[in-house]
Amino acid sequence: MKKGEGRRRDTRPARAKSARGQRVDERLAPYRGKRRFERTPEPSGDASPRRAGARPRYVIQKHAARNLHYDFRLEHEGVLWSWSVPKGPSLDPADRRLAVRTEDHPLDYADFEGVIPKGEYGGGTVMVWDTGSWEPQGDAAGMMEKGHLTFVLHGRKLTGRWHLVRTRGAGKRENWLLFKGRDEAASVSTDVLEAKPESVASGRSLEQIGSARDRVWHSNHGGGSPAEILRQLRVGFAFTNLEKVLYPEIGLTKADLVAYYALVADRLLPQVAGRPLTLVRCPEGHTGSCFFQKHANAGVPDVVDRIEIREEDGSVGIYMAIHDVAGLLAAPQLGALELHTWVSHVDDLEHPDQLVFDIDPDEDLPFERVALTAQLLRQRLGDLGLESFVKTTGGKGLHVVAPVKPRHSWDEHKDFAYAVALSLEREAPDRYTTNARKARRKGRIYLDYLRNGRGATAVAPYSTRRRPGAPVATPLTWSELEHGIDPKKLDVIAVAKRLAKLAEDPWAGYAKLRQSIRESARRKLPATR
Ligand SMILES: [Mn+2]
Repeated sequence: MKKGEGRRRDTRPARAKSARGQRVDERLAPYRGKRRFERTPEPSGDASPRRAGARPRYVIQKHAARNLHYDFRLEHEGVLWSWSVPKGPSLDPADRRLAVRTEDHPLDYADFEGVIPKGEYGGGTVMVWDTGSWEPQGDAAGMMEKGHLTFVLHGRKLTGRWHLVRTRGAGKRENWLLFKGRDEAASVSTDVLEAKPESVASGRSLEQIGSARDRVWHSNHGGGSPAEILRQLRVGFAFTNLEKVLYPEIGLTKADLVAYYALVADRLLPQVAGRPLTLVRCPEGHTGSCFFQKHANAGVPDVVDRIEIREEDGSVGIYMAIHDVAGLLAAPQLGALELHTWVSHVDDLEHPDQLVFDIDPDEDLPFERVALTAQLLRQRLGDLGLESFVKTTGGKGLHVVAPVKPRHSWDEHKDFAYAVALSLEREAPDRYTTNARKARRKGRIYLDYLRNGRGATAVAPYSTRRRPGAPVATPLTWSELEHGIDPKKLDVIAVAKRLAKLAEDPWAGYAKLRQSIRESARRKLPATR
């Protein structure tokens, strides 16, 4: 792609705008002109929210570009006035810090924390170093015109009265001086930059913000930003809104999520391909509203297969399934943060080929209890002639999964799963329950076997969850579980890193396993009716 080809300014569709909206667009033209939004995760400003009534925003972003500097921004009439402060702010009123005026930024830039790819404008790591609101001491536009802004900051790190004064002198750059007013918030002894170096948005250091991305995207690709990886993929549909932040607490964008799924596709697809698929879509990210989607509609790209399935009421529903990487990547394009699948395959829909047990603990139970339950269940299944596998769920639970030959009806399949769970409950009714209503009773673990019914789904291996930090439902080896693992730490970054490092697939052998639910096994279990 040639330089500048993707500039939003030229390619956005025309749309009705208010006079103010038009002014904002004009003021953002230099910002947009400098950036290529198909390559940088920075916001384009198209989606900048109106913030009627709210106090105007203040933000300082620490920016490790060619040189480390601090970008000082004040919200005014729909944009962020911006200055680049090479030495950063000082609490000492005698320190007058050079502040070079830069182009106005869109309002949603205030929440941007992440990595601008090398070679792009401002390439480097950006941290939200401080944020809050500001209060101009007078008419903001008038003071700006005169070249002397006096204001009070209500930030997490910076407070009290501050000044920005334009200096005389010609040249292309507009030079200002930023300095602290004399009040209780002033200090001659504290270096606030050294005392509080971390992000107010995520608590992370610059290195952590930078290396998080590096760890994901360079772990088994020879380099390249998410956008670069995406351009190499031929998927048969267009990716849109790649800069959309879906997990704001870690700055994870849609581009990042697409890249994550591209990275895990080899491991995920054998488990997911050909199974009816339900998506949990969160177009505004996990903090916004989400919905389940099991039927295909016009908005779902053609790379997603359409499967006709008889519904319980006798009608026919058009379900979704995927068979390749393109289909998989349609999911994050649709803002899907979770993939759930049936325990049967489209080749033989009415005969389930997978037993799934969801070990769902009471909130207060330690994870060790969950891990022990999974091991007990593995043993029980082993006694019944079934080898099984384990994965985290992205929450507090675990899934134990056993492949079976697709021989039995849905009723027989679910009944077997129930009988297995019931055998554990009978032995230790104070610890286990197979009853969803009793599940939350203190100290118990709910053995949820209902995923084994027709139309039910379980979260797919390597699927992300719609929870803070982008946790992943992660396949483990039994020995990893025995040696103690913290499922909370298995997020998109850790899992991408893990795959690059693992010598063997934790679920190696799954595909080759030929085992079925035998009549003799069923007879060893309690009666269910
Ligand atoms: Mn900067």
